[in-house]
Amino acid sequence: MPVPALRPYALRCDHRTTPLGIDEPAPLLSWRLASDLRGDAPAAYRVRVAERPEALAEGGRLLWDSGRVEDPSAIGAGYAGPALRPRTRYHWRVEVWSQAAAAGEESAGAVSWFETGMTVPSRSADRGGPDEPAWRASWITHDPNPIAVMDAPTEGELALDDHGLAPCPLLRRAFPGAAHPADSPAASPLVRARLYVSARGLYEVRLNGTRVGDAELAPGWTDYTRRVQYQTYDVTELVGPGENVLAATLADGWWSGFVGFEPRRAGAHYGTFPQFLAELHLTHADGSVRTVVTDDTWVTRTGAIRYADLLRGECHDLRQAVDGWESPGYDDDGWSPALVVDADHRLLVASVDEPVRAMAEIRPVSVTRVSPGTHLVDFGQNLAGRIRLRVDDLAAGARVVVRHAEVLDDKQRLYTANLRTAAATDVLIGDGRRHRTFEPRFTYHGFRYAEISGIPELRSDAVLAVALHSDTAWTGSFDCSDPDIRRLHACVEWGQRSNFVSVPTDCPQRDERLGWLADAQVFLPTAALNADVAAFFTKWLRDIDDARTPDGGFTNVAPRLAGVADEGAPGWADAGVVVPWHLYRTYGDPRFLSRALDGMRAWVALIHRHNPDLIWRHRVGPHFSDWLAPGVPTPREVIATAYFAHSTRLTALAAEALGHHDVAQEHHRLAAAIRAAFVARFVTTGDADGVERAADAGGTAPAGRTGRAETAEDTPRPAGQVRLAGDTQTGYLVALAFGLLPEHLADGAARRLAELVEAAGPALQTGFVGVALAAPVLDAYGRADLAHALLRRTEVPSWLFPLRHGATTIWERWDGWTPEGGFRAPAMNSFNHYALGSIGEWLYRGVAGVDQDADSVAYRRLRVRPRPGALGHASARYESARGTVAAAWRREGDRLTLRVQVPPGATAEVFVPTTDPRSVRELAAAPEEGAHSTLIDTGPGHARYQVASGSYHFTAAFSPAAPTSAGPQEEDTP
Ligand code: RAM
Repeated sequence: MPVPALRPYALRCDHRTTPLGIDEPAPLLSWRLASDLRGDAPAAYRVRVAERPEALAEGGRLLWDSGRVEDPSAIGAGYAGPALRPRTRYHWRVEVWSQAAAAGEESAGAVSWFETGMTVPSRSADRGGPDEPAWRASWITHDPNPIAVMDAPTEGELALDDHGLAPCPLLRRAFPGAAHPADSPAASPLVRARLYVSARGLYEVRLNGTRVGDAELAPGWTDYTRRVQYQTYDVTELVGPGENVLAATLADGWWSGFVGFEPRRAGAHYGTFPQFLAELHLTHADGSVRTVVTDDTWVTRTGAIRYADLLRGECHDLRQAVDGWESPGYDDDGWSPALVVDADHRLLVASVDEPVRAMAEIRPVSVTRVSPGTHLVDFGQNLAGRIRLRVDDLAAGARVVVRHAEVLDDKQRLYTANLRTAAATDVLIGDGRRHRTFEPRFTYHGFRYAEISGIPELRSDAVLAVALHSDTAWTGSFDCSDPDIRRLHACVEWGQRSNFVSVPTDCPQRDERLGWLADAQVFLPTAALNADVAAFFTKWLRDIDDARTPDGGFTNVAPRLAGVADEGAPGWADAGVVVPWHLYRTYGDPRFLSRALDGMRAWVALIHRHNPDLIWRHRVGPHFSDWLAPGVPTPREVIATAYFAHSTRLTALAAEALGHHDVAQEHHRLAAAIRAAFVARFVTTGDADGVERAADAGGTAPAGRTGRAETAEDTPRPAGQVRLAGDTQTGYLVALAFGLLPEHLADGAARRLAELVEAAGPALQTGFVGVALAAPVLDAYGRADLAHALLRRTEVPSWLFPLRHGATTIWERWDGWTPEGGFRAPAMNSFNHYALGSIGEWLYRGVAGVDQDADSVAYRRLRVRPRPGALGHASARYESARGTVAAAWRREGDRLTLRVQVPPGATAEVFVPTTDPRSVRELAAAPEEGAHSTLIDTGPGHARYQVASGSYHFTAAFSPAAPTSAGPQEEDTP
């Protein structure tokens, strides 16, 4: 039987590959599609779920069978079988039929599994069923009071140790493991062991001395007063015969350590000392289950880690290390009984994203001795993480101190003023033994440089940097002929790696590291191309939801932090609407919208209540304006009202997508009224006679990130002057990007935007709000040439200026450092903030041409419109929710080739860039393939094709001298 061309791959459950320990009663089972045939598309799918993998075969005992579902758009199905049981592995198989195959003929399938966690809350449909067996474990801790007193800073510790942080508690419990057949031949063998574990604080667990899992900073950051995540580990292989030992080390982390800016004493935000919760379930072949749970039979003491704090750093005193405590055979006589805190499990939830992991190891590019015993290490890359250091000889009581910084000052010393109160210092105190490895376990720093003192000769192979971040599978790659732009893309990627640490943070280095909503909102489109961030943002949307205020406001940071509870800044709080909408468009999972819709509606209603005349001038919180924009500030009401209109429209679209038509209508009407108010209030037109008039609102141009290019380019409109209050770049950008202007004003506004950009350099005068919109809007209104000019600019403000001065990540400010002015005020000058890196989106969508239509969901209708500018080649590849999307173009002499890949079931509109539209050809390998691509029309600079799924190869004349090219052809430089 021939192998079917169409096949599902990359099976995921709730956006994760084989997740262990989910508590979603109706998880989404999804897949991507691949095929070698052009025009291939799915016709139908069938999903089967069973407890035993063999049962997935035809005729097996299934738990759920979707049956054959005719749905050519499907790339997933929500589980709709009987209620899932807790702590159970489920196997599933998806079958996909191609439209090409005759009905009922062969299909291709793939299998995967998921496993439920400690509990699975019932779906509303199942209510009234038996109660879930609940957690039996108690929260336990080391008695916190004696620690602080008893373990006051040891002799010789740093002066900064007046922080009051306590040593990390150690907790252990011995238990009998799998009965050894030799001891007890009758005993039923152990078939599986699962550990369900959480901390209020951070935990690291070992079973018989072996580390359980590879999660870092677990259980991750949430508002612990609302939700505490637990993780599930398969520890079957770690359980041995005879005595076994579960051992946990705890640290303060976000729960009771220093968090946020101007951090107060530990305990100011959530809790005061770390606590631990664990259940080990040992299942035997005969079905019997034994459990080991945290309770007062555990014992505790402190050990080598004298303190561990996210901002301060970590101190290991090896003299206080407790050898062998994590393994069987250790005598824990003299340890104290653990203290039971409570048995409240109501806030426990299974984590829905992949944890932070050690994702890369980076060797130094240089190690320089700066004074006797002190070395400066340059890792060549700014990152978030920590160092791993081999120390061969350290006398008892001698100290190694590691300080971190992102940049050096003009004397080539660490520049730490911008870390504010984050000491970011790790300390190792020796015990006289040789060959030790030091790596902090419960902290991370933002750094490129480390100054290591206390080691006379530091060899470069004795130290490396370990980059930590939430494990989001990398889905995108971008390449082009300009090495500067390639490096810019790498900086953007590193900004993402360094700041996706359990939550999307603003920065990884100073005393802040908060989940600022605008930063994440403007960067999301870039982030979601670089990586599969569906699960990561599923978790953060819960943080946003948890943080909502009783009056319906979204906060400006999430998770909410006591003392940092500001709500409602325009563009910040609006992320509560913008983020779920973008996630839905990217991944096609309607739950992003259904979970968010109430919050979206409440937010729009709140602004409306405060601003009944539809101009958002009465604040519900602070206003950060176009944060860190150089030049003339954009009027606050313009930004705020634009976001009010935008959020209202997206709420309407969300309601529409969910089938709530009344809600959609109501919000569409409100959005139209806000747009009209915006135009009436902020837009004036001046005609040739010089008379200024208030503009007439008319019908509105489409929201302009991708929708406008053809008409703008093809039919220039001789409109009069259009002016927006404030006359700033960001004003025009929000108005055009959010579709606030009627057609007859939009072109004039776009022209004015271009004038302002040109007059400034060409350069941007935008901050966090405007920056992400600039290249897409200029492009959409026919000025891709200006977007390219911005990209290539090397003076302040520009993306390449920092690169020319050694940046390896995106800076918080355009001018964080300049040759003339040196460092900007240290109070706010991060060198690793991703917001200005939101240009990354246009590298994929504009430069390379990987994009989807404005109203396409999950890449069903692609739009490939590369913007070559003066580049020689560019390409991007993206693992979309539907399958691989790719575009690669290259200029050779006076020809351009464009290769495009469209996943099965999708179609694409392809604009082949050319200086002679009649020259464009699509090179089908076989005559029947040609049927899948159709020339629709030609316009200045392009020929437009409609293609079905598959791979395509276009060629076109592209002469450097012709007007569509923006300058001399760029060559690769070695
Ligand atoms: C800064 C943060 C963040 C920004 C807010 C308004 O402190 O770093 O990037 O969103 O302020």
